[in-house]
Amino acid sequence: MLNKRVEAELNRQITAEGYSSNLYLAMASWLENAGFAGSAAFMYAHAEEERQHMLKLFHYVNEAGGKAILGAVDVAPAEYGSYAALFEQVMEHELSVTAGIHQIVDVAMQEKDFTTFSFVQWFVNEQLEEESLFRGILDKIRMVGGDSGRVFWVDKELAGMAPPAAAAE
Ligand code: OFO
Repeated sequence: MLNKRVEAELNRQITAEGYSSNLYLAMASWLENAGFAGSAAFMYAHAEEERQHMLKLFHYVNEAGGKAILGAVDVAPAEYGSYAALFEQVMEHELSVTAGIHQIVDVAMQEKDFTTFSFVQWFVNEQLEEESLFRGILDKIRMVGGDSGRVFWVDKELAGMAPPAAAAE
C-alpha cells in the first residue's frame, strides 16, 4: 500500500505537471500569434512532454497501490508581455517544479518509502536537464539583449530543437 503522505505528494505533483502542460500550451499559442513559429513548435512539443510526466506519475501511483487523482488544473495566463519575459517565466516555473519534486523526495525519505524514493530519481534528473535547457535558452535571449529583430535568431535555434513532427506543423 502506498503511504498516504507520499500519495498526497505524488497527486499534488500530478496536478502540477498537468498545469505545466497547460502553461506551455498557452505559451505556444502566444508565441505562434507573435510570429515565433520555431519557439511555438518547441513549446507545443514541451506541453506534450509535460503530459507524459503527469502520466508517468499517474501510472506509478496506481501501480504502487494508491489512487491517482488529477486535481483542478489552473488556467494558464494568455499574455506574457514579451519573448524574453515569457522565457523568464518558464525558468521560474521550472524552478518551482523542481521544488515540488524535491518535496516528494523529502517526504519519501521521512516515510521510509524507498520504492517511491527510487522512482522519483528519474524526475530529479529530468529537472536538472530541464533547468539546464531553459537556462541555455535564456542565455541566448540575454545575449541578443532582447532585441526584437535578433530574437528571431533564437527562434530559429528553437525550431531546430523541436521534434520534427511539431516543427513541421
Ligand atoms: Fe515536468 O518537467 Fe518541466 O515542468
